[in-house]
Amino acid sequence: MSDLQTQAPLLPVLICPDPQLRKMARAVTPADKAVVAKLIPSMFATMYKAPGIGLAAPQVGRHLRVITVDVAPNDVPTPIALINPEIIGASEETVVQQEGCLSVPEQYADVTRPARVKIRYLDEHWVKQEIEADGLLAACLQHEIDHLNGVLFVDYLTPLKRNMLLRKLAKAQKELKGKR
Ligand code: K2U
Ligand code: ZN
Repeated sequence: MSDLQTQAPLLPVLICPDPQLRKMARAVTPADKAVVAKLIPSMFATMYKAPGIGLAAPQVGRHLRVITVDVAPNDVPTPIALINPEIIGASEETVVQQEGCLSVPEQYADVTRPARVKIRYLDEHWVKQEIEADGLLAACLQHEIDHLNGVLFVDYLTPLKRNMLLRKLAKAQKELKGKR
């Protein structure tokens, strides 16, 4: 396990329908450098522990535009931290991908999104980067950037499917609390 996956303190992940998940995250500024330098390793540690392939700062109660992803192509750990990510291009072509969310635990659903996206962001060294993604990385980046805007994958479902999924989640959370 690399440092990213072990050292930093874990952060509690907020669970839907926590209203903090619906708050818009604000852009990171140079004044946030120290906070972000500590937040990113904790987000990676929390993401790997879950395990997840992505995490957005609002999921751990920090309303800053920071996400971490590692879709581990061919199982090679590929951690990417993105500060102030922006989608600057998206294909007309769409694909359907089964998605889950650490804030909507144990619930999965098919979501349709653009197949390929181009993202502009600052990396953890604050260097401007651009990435072109397809496949699971494209879905994950769009899913995490949605979190920065208070959008959850359940918002793409029909009201019937969304309500069924959220009722199942509430029941599972109630049983979990009953067991504690
Ligand atoms: O909560 C999160 O944002 C992490 C998401 C990341 C994800 C984005 C798009 C498609 C799938 C997942 C997941 O909870 S990570 C766990 C996971 C991994 C692969 C497929 C489904 C769920
Ligand atoms: Zn999520």
